[in-house]
Amino acid sequence: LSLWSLSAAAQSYQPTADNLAARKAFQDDKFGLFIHWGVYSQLGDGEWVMNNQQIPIKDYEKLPTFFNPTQFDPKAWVSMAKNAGMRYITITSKHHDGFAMWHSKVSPYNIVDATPYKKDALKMLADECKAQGIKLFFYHSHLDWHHPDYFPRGKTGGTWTGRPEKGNFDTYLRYMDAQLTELLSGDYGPIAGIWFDGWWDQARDEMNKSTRDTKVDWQLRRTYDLIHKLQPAALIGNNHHVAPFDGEDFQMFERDLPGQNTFGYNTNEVSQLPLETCETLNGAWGFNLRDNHYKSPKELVRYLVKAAGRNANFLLNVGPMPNGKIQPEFVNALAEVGKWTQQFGETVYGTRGGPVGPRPWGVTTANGKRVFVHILDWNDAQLTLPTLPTRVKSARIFGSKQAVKVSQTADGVLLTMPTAPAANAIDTIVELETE
Ligand code: FHN
Repeated sequence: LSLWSLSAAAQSYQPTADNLAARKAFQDDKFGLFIHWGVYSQLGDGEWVMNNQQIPIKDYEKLPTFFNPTQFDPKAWVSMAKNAGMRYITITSKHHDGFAMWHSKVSPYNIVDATPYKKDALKMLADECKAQGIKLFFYHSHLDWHHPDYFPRGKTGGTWTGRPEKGNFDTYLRYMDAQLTELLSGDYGPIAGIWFDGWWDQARDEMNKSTRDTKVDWQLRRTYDLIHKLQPAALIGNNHHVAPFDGEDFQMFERDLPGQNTFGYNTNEVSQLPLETCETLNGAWGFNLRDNHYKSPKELVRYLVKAAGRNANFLLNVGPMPNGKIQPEFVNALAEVGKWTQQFGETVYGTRGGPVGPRPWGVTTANGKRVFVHILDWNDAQLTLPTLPTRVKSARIFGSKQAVKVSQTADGVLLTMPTAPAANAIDTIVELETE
């Protein structure tokens, strides 16, 4: 145990006032765009292609030499996100393949020095986010299939990579901190946060979500303290699939609503930190040529609503194509989602999970005295809610003048709508004004 870890262990992380304000703003924002983009996009087989196809480093290193996304238009990406109603973007700065999508000075394995494109895509995106007033997070992988000192190899990235049999893990950690320092140095503006992933690669028992024992000492607090020192308001989240560690500012869930561990990935422990869940638009994170299992705009909106009802943000992923464009299926789906957020966004943005927890028929959200009853699966004009903490003064169908009759008894609150929710409705929202 180093002196550093002794002192850090003694002192738990105290977020600054700016950080707490950023957490609140993050919860208010509710909806973000996740972007998985890298040299792997060229193979159209997802971001795990290096591992899945066991491509050795020396061969994989050819990918950057012809990565030339001449049609990358940050303005189009940011406008697409904003029009969908998204209020932040989280993009891969470095995925598990170790390739830096910005101009890193500590390794030539980056988009400026190793590709014919020669431009710093993250800087271009950061500038555009600033111009259009939307926040930017960086997804950063702990796991690295390229760095010689990323050792022990972990559950992925075996001998096929061609990496040496031994390494100095501390050298790797210092390299990671140096790259994070670059990203938080100010060149990319104030960063909304860092979204870590890949910790689980070194977990001794990845399937047991209560086991927090790893084969390496990640020194998370050292890295977290560095980030918070450089940009105190930057939020740290880590997709380690276990309950949050000290120093983290939000908790995320992959492909699951908080507490619903249907995928078997996540812990069931839901913390008091702000929450976020991420999902794909088709089934893939990085561009996948053959994945055409697109979720419908209705499913996407409902996921946003269900997340909001569980007090969580929704981070929805697209994997742009190697030429820098986002495929039309994604663009069109997001435009449709935007029509809903434009009209009904008020019932999710700025809200928190409402007084009635998730039910088979739907969820509730609340903003001050306004409670939004999101009826998703129900085909009757009458719906009974459990007794609420405060009396309902009035009720109406959100966005209309149609009144909803309310009768409050000791057993609960009976809502009678003018008509039963239509079978194809995305979300029938009853707005309650409470005392
Ligand atoms: O391995 C990654 C995967 O490629 C992707 O980035 C997702 C996004 O949540 N997270 C990891 C798996 O847990």
